[in-house]
Amino acid sequence: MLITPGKLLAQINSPADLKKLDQAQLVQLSDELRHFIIDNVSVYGGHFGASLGVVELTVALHYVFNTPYDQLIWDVGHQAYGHKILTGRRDEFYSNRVYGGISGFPRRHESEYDAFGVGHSSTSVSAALGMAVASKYLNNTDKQHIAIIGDGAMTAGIAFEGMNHAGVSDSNILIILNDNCMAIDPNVGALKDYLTDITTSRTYNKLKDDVWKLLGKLSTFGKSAQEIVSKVETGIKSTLLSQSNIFESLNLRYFGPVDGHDVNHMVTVLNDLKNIPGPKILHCITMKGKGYGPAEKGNATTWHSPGTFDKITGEIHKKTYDKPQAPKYQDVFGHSLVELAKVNDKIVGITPAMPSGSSMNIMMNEMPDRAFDVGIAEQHAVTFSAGLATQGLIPFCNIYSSFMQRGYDQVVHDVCIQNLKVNFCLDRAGFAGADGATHHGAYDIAFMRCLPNMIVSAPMNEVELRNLMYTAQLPREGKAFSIRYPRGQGVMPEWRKPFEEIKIGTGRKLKDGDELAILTLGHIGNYAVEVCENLAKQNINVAHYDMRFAKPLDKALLHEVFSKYKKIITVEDGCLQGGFGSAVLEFMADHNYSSEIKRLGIPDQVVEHGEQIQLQHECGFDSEGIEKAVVELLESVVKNA
Ligand SMILES: Cc1ncc(C[n+]2csc(CCOP(=O)(O)OP(=O)(O)O)c2C)c(N)n1
Repeated sequence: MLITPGKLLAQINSPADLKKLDQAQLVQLSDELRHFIIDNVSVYGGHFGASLGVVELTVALHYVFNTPYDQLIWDVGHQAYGHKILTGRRDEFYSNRVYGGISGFPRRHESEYDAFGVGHSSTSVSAALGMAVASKYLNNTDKQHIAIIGDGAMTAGIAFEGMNHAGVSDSNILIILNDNCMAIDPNVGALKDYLTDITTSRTYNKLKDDVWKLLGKLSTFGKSAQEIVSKVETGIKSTLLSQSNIFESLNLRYFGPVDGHDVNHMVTVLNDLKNIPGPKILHCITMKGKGYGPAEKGNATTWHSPGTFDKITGEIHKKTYDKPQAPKYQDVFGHSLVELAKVNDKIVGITPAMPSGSSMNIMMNEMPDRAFDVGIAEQHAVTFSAGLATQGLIPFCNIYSSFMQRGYDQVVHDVCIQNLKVNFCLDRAGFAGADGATHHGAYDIAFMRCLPNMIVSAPMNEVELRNLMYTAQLPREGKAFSIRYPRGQGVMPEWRKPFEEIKIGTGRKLKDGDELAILTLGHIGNYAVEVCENLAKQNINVAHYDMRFAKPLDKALLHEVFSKYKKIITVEDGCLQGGFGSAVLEFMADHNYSSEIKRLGIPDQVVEHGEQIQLQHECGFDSEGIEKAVVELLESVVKNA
């Protein structure tokens, strides 16, 4: 169903059309854009609050800057819906995040207006700076480079690394700090307090007024604008000498704070800043969910990505599940951690800015002194956990599989080389679904498996997850422990069983077979159960082993498998290169077995967005794909016989 845009928005097929509007029409256009986003997301789902918060900023940016020549880099990119709609994707917007449709994040291959692909946070400053330095080198001195970064994303180390470099770069970069005091959950840390201080400080507000009074005149001053700016700056600097500004200290000219919802003021400000060379930062104050009552009044975390909802009443539609009673893996993690922590006082929990997404909030609520939200700071989360482990605590560091990529050196250098006992719970392992390529947890089995002192495991169901967590907190000689599980539901309504230890490096034989064995790792094993049941009805007996560990492998079980079966299929919701199937191949080679092996998993390519099941189907490891592989392999037995 196509949502009808408002009268002005209907005329905008590119920023060139936007520039034809009178500035006086921008308020109405912003209103129409906001309603178009509300209308679409309420019906089709997606991120919500963040895009509503930057509607005016988006309109002003495309009105003032010469995109796509000028480069807009949206940090994370979940707030770029307005940008997509104004840059030629209005009529496709209904397909946002849907299989085969447009991506929920800016992607370079999708549009020339998407200057840089995003999804993971805090990359915008570095990317914009790279572009700015390149433009300077190429003599494109008029080219503008604008990073739009949230206060949450600003907490990450890489954002500071970028600003630290920008401050000495003398290049044409504008950082727009979109400050709404929220990440997905409330933003945390000292920077947040600092930003609030700047926003509310009387000295700053007075200065801001003086600066803007002067800057407001800049447009009319033409060439002498830069002189005025330097006078204003000298004024600011002398007044601020006793009160340092973190951005000014990094050599970035700081402007603001300004009201990011006043589109006309934003146009004036951006026009003025366009004439000021060098690295600079504009601090905008916005509100997540702006302009939609239930989101403004309600819980901003809920409205970050609410799913579909009734736009009139604001009632969020309940998701329908295949197995209504089975819990989400993340909730099993959250509740089990608290159960374990009640008995073992050494257990602590760590999340980098995903308390709700990982369900670490359950522990944060029940045991606030033992669970830490460290901000969008995966590297810090890992090394912080390593520090906790050195003192004998038992950290459960919960990081989405794809975000773990950012903390990899810390896993190698701080955890594995020192053989520290950190437990990593990797949520969203395997296909993430609608968030797409940047969010798929495709690589963790491979990148964890190659590290010394690392145990790599994946539960097939909720009870297995609990038991792996239980095992991970028992005393052991060194080694980090990674437990990966997917987004969404498990399979067991009755999941709260008493904990049982799982011997590390042991799998389970679920079913014997005649000629062929399926070896699975993790939740994906439930598809193999279905396949085996289906085939049994046709008198085809296939064996199934849930291997549980990609490292250490259950060697005894593998010897059994290779001695008995000449046809083997491995299945994993992870990359084929270097993953679980590769581990089985290595075992075969190392022990001189010679079975025929077919590996199913994520191929060596970028897989886009869609429902998890659609993507698994595309890659041939849903039930249908597994069954097809079994039949083909069995047929090849007949052919060879
Ligand atoms: C490296 C990384 N870690 C975590 C996330 C998950 N995440 C997506 S949006 C977001 C909050 C971003 O907050 P902010 O930058 O303030 O933007 P806002 O949503 O408030 O507009 C987080 C933590 C991510 N995208 N990337």
